[in-house]
Amino acid sequence: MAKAVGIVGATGAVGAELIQVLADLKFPVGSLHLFASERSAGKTVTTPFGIKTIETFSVEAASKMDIVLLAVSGEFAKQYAPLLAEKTIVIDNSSAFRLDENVPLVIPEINGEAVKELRRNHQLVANPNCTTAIAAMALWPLHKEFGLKKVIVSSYQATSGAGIEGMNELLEETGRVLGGEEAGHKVFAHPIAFNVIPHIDSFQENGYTKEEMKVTWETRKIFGAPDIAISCTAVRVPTLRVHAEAITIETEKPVNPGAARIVLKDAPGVDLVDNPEAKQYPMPVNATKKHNIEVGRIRQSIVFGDHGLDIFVAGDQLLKGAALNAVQIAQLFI
Ligand code: 2RA
Repeated sequence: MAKAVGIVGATGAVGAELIQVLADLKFPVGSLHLFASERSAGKTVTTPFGIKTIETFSVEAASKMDIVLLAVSGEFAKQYAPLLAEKTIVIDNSSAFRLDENVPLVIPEINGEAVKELRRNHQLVANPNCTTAIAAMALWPLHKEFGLKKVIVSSYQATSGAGIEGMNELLEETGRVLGGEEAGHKVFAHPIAFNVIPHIDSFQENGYTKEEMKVTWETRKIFGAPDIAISCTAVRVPTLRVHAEAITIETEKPVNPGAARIVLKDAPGVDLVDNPEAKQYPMPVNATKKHNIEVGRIRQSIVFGDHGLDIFVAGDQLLKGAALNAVQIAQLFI
């Protein structure tokens, strides 16, 4: 049955991708309502579902939808998601409820059945952090087969993680530097053009950033595996889209690259791109706008021997790391 779908935060980078993904996945959209702040209200947007006028968000209007996709700040979600979730299905892309024990944190290929636990007056589902989602897609098939004991992630995160403003900052700074001017910076803590910045989100008491801790906390919750030791170093790099991640794992059972390739080749949502001789490995330029995440550079770990691997993944932060996963969650309800 066709659904009334609302997107709140429709003018942002994730909002725009949500509209496109609804069309790409042939989601049964009966009507599409785009909500944003008063500042954007009245503007028109051309979408695969026709020309739409941005509406000012209100709980009353959004509650009339069958499904509401939130692409808003954590603060906004904290205030409004619970109210909406009493009336309709809400899929929240922010971090506000990801660790709430009453809210399922879902990657459909991994724990889609978690949405069955929803109560009628609490229909809120959280969408994971992008860095978590992209790593989890490659790690889950390996966890099922070999059992993960330890995971060490180093990320190479695109400027799209900070939205359209982040991408624009990279382009503008690059232009300024090439023109012989100072890079300057507004969105990131330092210039991002011709630089890498090992600082995403706020620093925590343990010295890790919140972005890094999200990988630890969220992966454990999604996998239902609180004992896996997971650490991350999250780094912003001067790319536009796609988060890449170098990941080292230690496993319970013996593992080798051939066995891992067999498991990953058939994993849903994963493309094995692992042919170094032909110079084929996961890269942002190839994973951009692609639904599946790429995994490759699979090696026996020098550190963990026959119980460990090194791998490299790349996934579109705006898609599997945000909009695609959210729409796939919505599909679980139809
Ligand atoms: C980032 N993970 O890349 C964030 C976006 N959710 O900044």
